[in-house]
Amino acid sequence: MANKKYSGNQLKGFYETMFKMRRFEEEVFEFYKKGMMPGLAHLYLGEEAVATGCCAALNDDDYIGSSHRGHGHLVARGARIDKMMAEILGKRDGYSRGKGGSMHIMAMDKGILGANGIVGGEIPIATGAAYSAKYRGTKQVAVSFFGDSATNEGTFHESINMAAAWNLPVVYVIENNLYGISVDIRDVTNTEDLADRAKGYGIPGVVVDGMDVLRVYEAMTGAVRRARSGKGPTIIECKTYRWQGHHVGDPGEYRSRREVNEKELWMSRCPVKNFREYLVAEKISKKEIIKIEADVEAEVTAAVKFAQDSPYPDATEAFDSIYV
Ligand SMILES: Cc1ncc(C[n+]2csc(CCOP(=O)(O)OP(=O)(O)O)c2C)c(N)n1
Ligand SMILES: [Mg+2]
Repeated sequence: MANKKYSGNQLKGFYETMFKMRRFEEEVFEFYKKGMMPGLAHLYLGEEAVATGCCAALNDDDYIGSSHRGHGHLVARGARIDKMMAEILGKRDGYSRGKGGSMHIMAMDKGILGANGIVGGEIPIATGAAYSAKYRGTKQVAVSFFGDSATNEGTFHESINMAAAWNLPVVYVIENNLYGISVDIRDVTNTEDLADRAKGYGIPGVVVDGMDVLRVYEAMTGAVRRARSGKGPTIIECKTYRWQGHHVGDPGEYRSRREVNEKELWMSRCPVKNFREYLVAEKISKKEIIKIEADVEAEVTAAVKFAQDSPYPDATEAFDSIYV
């Protein structure tokens, strides 16, 4: 092994997770195109290195606050993709018995406190989980994943100010994919790096290449160590790229000239393809890589079948397990 920092199993694990996210989202897109999926979904295609690198730095009992673009966060935490797929199709065997769908997908057994349809809604939720962990003295850490646009929401500023003042064990991960629906973040924010906002709260702000899983993992490892040892929150801004439109039904025709010109560069930086090449350079055999891919394909195929075969919830269940 040329890379002394990582074992072969660690590197293969990163690749497996990113490849699974990629294949999962491609199947979700297919469901949408075939008219099998109720509603819409915001795909994580192109952003795989962010959740993969971040979640690899966590313990099993840590918490995650997730956004509307949440599928990747669940996959990175090792959630069951068959139950995720069933949930997205509104089926009874889904994580929330088909009542949450893509935008409220959750896996409490993996510390996922839920995806959120309210932009920035997960930031106070994860902050609250961090407060709870500190209060109970459990040494758990909470992570909040949100987009660039959410940094212009009041919840971002209010939550981070409180977490900084109270040294809460939380890491705020900005998935800066350049866009909030059709709005280029650079047209509505006057700083090049969103992580610079950390200065206003007296906490560290780190900018990281969100297309490189190892750089994300390294930044996250430091922030998690800091949070767990009682030193308080960190903001990590991952520079990444949204491959598709805002959601599966959005052709993204509004993309600005500037961004279309950048597109080729971003696409050439595919986190999955480039990490595959890195594995080969690191002397992981092609045979091993192909085996990882084949195993993921089998898992995805089984998940698709599980979701398709699962029944829709009965109408009599409509008011079960909900708050009224
Ligand atoms: C409070 C609130 N305002 C507006 C919306 C509509 N909305 C849904 S997604 C979105 C953009 C989010 O962009 P960003 O935070 O960058 O996340 P991304 O979709 O790029 O991952 C907006 C404005 C909403 N759901 N909630
Ligand atoms: Mg965005």
